[in-house]
Amino acid sequence: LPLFERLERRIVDGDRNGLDTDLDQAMQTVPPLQIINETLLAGMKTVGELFGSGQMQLPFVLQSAEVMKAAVSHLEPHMEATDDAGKGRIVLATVKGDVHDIGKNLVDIILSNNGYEVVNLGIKQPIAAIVDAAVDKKADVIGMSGLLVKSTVVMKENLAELNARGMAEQFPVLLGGAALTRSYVENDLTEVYHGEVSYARDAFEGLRLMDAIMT
Ligand code: B1M
Repeated sequence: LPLFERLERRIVDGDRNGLDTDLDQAMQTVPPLQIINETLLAGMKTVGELFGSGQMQLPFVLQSAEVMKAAVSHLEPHMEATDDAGKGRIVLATVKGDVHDIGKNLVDIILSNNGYEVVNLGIKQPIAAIVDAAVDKKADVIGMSGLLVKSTVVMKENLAELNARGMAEQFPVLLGGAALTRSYVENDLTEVYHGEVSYARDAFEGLRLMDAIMT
């Protein structure tokens, strides 16, 4: 297979052999972020479709996710980073009950490389832990990621909890993840939250929204 098709295939097949060599070769012509966006994420999309239609079993999905993570780690040191730092601080977490973290970690990378300090709490984070970290680290923004449909409900509960704690005005919230839709966030969740809540379709929109919130 040609290089980029082969790379996409490696994600679908969960095949790490020769991954780094292929990535190094790809970086000679295409910047690392573009490799992620156009090639590797296309592979993850196929994995999601195969799993969703019952053609791929969970252990293989996990294997693909691991190859995806390895690829992103290999590319990350080669990404362009801006010199400006201290643009703001975000506490970032995957919500309670949800283990998906590839997207959240991409958001971390994009924001960190563009002048933000990211406090990445990891996966399955209850709102109490998110709030504690946000207060403790004096975060400017709270970011929540979730890929399961049930995570959209958890996010709604989390916003209600921030209201109840009187923290909504202090913390603008950025939300993302495959199960969310713009209309759910912009219609349902803005109704719930007493502060600012925004939806990011991808990590780049997350960056644009952070820039907008911080100015
Ligand atoms: Co899961 N899984 N999974 N899974 N998995 C989905 C989400 C699913 C849609 C697959 C499917 O059925 N087609 C489905 C959810 C269905 C639903 O809820 N209705 C699903 C399921 C069912 C499950 C399990 C329940 C399966 C089971 O156990 N029977 C289980 C859940 C466990 C749990 O969470 N409690 C499970 C487990 C797993 C693995 C562990 C095997 C693995 C995750 C590994 C990991 O993350 N470390 C996995 C994977 C890999 C997927 C799919 C195939 C790929 C997800 C991914 O990494 N995409 C996924 C299919 C899909 O999403 N369509 C699926 C690439 C990633 C870059 O995209 O995270 O969307 P994404 O991030 C994007 C944007 O959304 C945005 O930026 C990123 C791109 O720039 N973004 C943000 C994300 N967060 C943001 C936050 C922001 C801003 C932007 O600001 C704060």
